Amino acid sequence: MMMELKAQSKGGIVTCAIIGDEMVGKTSLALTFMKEKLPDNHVSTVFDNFAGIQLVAGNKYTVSMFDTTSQQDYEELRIFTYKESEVIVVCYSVLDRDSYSSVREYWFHEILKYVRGSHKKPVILVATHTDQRNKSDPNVDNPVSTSEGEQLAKDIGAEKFIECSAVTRKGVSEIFENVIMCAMKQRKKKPNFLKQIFSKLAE
Ligand SMILES: Nc1nc2c(ncn2[C@@H]2O[C@H](COP(=O)(O)OP(=O)(O)OP(=O)(O)O)[C@@H](O)[C@H]2O)c(=O)[nH]1
Ligand SMILES: [Mg+2]
Repeated sequence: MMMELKAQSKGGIVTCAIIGDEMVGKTSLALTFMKEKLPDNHVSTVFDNFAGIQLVAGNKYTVSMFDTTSQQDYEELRIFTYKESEVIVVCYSVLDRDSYSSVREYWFHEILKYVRGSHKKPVILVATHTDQRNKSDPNVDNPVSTSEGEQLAKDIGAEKFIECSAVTRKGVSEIFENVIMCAMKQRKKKPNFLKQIFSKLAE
């Protein structure tokens, strides 16, 4: 018991940004991770900050999540969240092909513009609404397949591709375990002193 407590006292805070098109399930992902109930009605987010707990290798981490809006008018707000985040979680819904295309055509470019370059940060690609993919619902026409998701992850250089559902909770812990592992890996790769000065000057 003592050993377990001691092991869990390590860890710390890891920060991530959750981005993607409107209605893909960004807020639901954060709420499910926090074991909160999903709201009955959809409320569009402008900006929120949540925190959830995740164990990795016996260490307890707090994951701080920036939940943002996809609206173009709020790019400034997203620039702030990109800067404050160690890992970027980019989401699309398997039910919404436009949200899948947006990752390549919009989000990837925004990430390249504000996140990559001198401060390369790990990206995790997440597919949401997978509980609805195999339903014979006439409204769900041609959902995005797993292999299409894997291909997109490769194309944008994502560290990891994970399919999830905020309803069944499938994949949700795995996403945040990977957020932590990517952040830890990135911290180990810290640039040397001169590089740090140059990147600060470039900000
Ligand atoms: N079946 C199912 N419904 C989901 C899932 N994730 C989200 N939803 C539903 O999809 C709708 C949109 O979810 P939100 O989490 O509000 O989406 P969002 O990306 O935060 O939306 P914005 O804040 O407007 O950008 C809500 O009605 C959710 O209940 C999922 O994995 N499965
Ligand atoms: Mg939201």
